[in-house]
Amino acid sequence: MRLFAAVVPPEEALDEVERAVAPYVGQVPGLRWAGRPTWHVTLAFYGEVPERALPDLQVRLERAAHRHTVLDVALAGAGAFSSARRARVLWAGVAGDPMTRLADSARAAGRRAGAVQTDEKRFHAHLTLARARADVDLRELVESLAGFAGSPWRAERLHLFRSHTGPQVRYESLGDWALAPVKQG
Ligand code: 2AM
Repeated sequence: MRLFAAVVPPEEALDEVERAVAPYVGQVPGLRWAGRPTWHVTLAFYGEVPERALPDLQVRLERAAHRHTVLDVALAGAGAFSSARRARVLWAGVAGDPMTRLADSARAAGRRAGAVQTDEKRFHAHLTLARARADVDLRELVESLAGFAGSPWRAERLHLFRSHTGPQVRYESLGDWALAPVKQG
């Protein structure tokens, strides 16, 4: 099963993203827009994980969630992988770098549960908005979305999803765990 860990922004934050991208959806040839129900910020991509490793991964992610406090996040700006000029992925960004430690823990949980992760790229928090099968020049679009600045929100849960690929990508929740509350005083 194809698994990944993620943070899911609240509906209000997604509303803002939806409003920001609405003028461009369907306007760029070659770009397939990700449906709003699939929007998330990936923390760790585990690739194909044997089903027998799932319970261990769930326990480890629960523990990881409890070790981290809730995160203050805002979606902001836009960019593209591998570059705006030769883009395969268009994304909305995450202001600051609030998720790196949680992402490290999510990756470590996968490693310890026996997930063979091929994705060793440096973590760069993003919310994928659209994908392209071949490189497209998105400089103008990235420029247009650069000023996007979403309202702050709190990431309170760590999610594990199973990715069902196919003509219609679907993500099935396999658990979500509360991050620790902010310490008082
Ligand atoms: P993306 O948003 O940049 O496309 C499910 O596929 C999630 O895991 C997506 O958010 C995807 O990132 C992320 N992911 C990270 N590495 C991946 C990889 N090597 N193959 C597929 N998805 C990957």
